[in-house]
Amino acid sequence: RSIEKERTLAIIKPDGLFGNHSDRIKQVILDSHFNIAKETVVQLDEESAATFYAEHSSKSFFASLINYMTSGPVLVMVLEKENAVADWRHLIGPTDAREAKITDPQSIRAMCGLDLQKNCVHGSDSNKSAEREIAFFFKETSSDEAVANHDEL
Ligand code: DGI
Repeated sequence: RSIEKERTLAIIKPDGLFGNHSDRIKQVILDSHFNIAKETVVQLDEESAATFYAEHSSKSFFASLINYMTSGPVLVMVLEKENAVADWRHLIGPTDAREAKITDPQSIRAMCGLDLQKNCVHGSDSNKSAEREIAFFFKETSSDEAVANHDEL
């Protein structure tokens, strides 16, 4: 990968997969000139979901969030382009999908999300988070071949 490309982690959450929104979301991703470098479909268990969202462990909504994120499979992708972290956050829109429908109707969360919890997609909030989250789902090896995961549903 060329050095000026930045990477971010995108997740299509259970409501996104259940609602059959993946193809539309992937089209937006490709139309926005991201390269989908890696992808995999996983069913998170409680422990892995809690580790992924560890920064929210003290929040009142934590149990509900973990319950939701383990309610079905998720599609995890590494997206690459210049300014990938900020551009993907911009594309997905505000955390609350109800707010997104009013303030950012073109956003992915407005298009596919339902509310503050069922907001359809995840995006890393910084380069540091992106690297942690990518390492969480994809083992980095010297050969990208070895980690290419394409468990399409
Ligand atoms: O980075 P975001 O996903 O936009 O938002 P975040 O990091 O603040 O929160 C992570 C996820 O936790 C978010 O996508 C949905 C959920 N969440 C955040 N705030 C609330 C919440 N869920 C509930 N039920 N209530 C909240 O206040």
